[in-house]
Amino acid sequence: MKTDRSHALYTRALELLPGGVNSPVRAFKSVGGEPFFARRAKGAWIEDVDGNRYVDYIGSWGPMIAGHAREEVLEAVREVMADGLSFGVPNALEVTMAEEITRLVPSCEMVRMVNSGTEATLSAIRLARGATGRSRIVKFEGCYHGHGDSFLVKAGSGALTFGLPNSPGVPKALADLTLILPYNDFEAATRLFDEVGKDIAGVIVEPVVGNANCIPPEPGYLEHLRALCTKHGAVLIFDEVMTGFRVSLGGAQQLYGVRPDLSTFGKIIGGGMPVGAYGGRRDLMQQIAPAGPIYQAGTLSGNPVAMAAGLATLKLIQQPGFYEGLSATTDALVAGFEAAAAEAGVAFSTRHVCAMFGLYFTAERVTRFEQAKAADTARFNRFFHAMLKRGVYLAPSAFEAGFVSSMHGEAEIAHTLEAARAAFREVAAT
Ligand code: KE4
Repeated sequence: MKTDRSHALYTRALELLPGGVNSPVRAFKSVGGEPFFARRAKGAWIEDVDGNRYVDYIGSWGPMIAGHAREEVLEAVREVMADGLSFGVPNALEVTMAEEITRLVPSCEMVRMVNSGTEATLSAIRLARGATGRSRIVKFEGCYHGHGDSFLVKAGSGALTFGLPNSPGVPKALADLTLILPYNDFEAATRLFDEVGKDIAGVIVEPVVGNANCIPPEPGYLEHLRALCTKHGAVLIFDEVMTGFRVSLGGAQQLYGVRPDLSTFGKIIGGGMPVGAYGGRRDLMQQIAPAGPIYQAGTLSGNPVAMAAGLATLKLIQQPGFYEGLSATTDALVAGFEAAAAEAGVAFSTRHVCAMFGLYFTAERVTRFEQAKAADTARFNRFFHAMLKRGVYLAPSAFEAGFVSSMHGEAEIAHTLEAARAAFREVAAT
């Protein structure tokens, strides 16, 4: 596979960007080798600067749920940008976006646009602390909520990939205010709340974990967290930056029927442009400046170009049968992976929820982070490269989820599973 143009770019990038990238997980550090540099992408495919093409199961880490470079999104952006890229003055599209999010996610009575998932989650935590007057927050080991200081404690995603779940630079005094629970462990959550429930400002959870590979909630678990937060007066925050508009039109809270007090979003609502949002109960959101005293701000928040890309994407995902199609495609994909692994005699399992999935080199059905950590990541890394050289781009880490778009059709799935049959045989032989 020709890689000299990516290699030349990476060599230059290493001199100028930490690790040669603008976000750690892109660097292939855990899977080894050098990252490829993208040239273009269209539908379910991405092409690198050396002309290699891959079926893309990252989709910019979630935003491209309707596929790359959809004409409907590009046209919406072209039309809006002709009138100016950003005003720093309210514009009508911000209101339209707020109407769409509050309509599609009824728990969000009000919403505030920001520019990334990180901004959304750190703002939601500040709101929970400000509204309750309490300082402690609860997160779950392996979950990732962006790089806000309070979250870089036993964090997932890139922090986990590099074995840096607790980042230097986070003051101990602050990290000590972040309490960690094991995901899907009912008793541990009850015990913690019995001990310190009155000190807990908020619980932030990925309602389907997508940053420690893919771990869905066990039946009743989200309801259990809801009941504990209600009983102890803590704010329940669903971090739906990844699951929002991905696992169903109304996100995980619609799929599982559990109503959080606050929700955070990103990715899909930007359609590929930098966007995040947080929203929830009116009595909470009204405490955000300038309506209330809790401060949060952003120069580019709600800019018309990002709103146009997001709104065009939200329109595409509301087409009839959109999620049924995603589910059917992902069901076929993971079943095909499991059949190919079995054929090659490789211990393997999958988890998935609608259009997000996880691949595990273990025969176990993974419900706990400990199991994800115990899976054979070395074998995953070899599988990653065996698939990449056959034109399939999976998440470059055993601790990430994969993403299916509406543009992944029969041809893409067939291509992927043909590569998987060969890749599992290759992995089995090593
Ligand atoms: P951003 O700040 O990267 O927009 O969002 C942070 C975030 C918050 N919450 C959840 C549940 C998330 O998954 C994320 C970001 N996801 C990662 C992928 N695991 C983004 C990829 C990256 O870091 O480059």
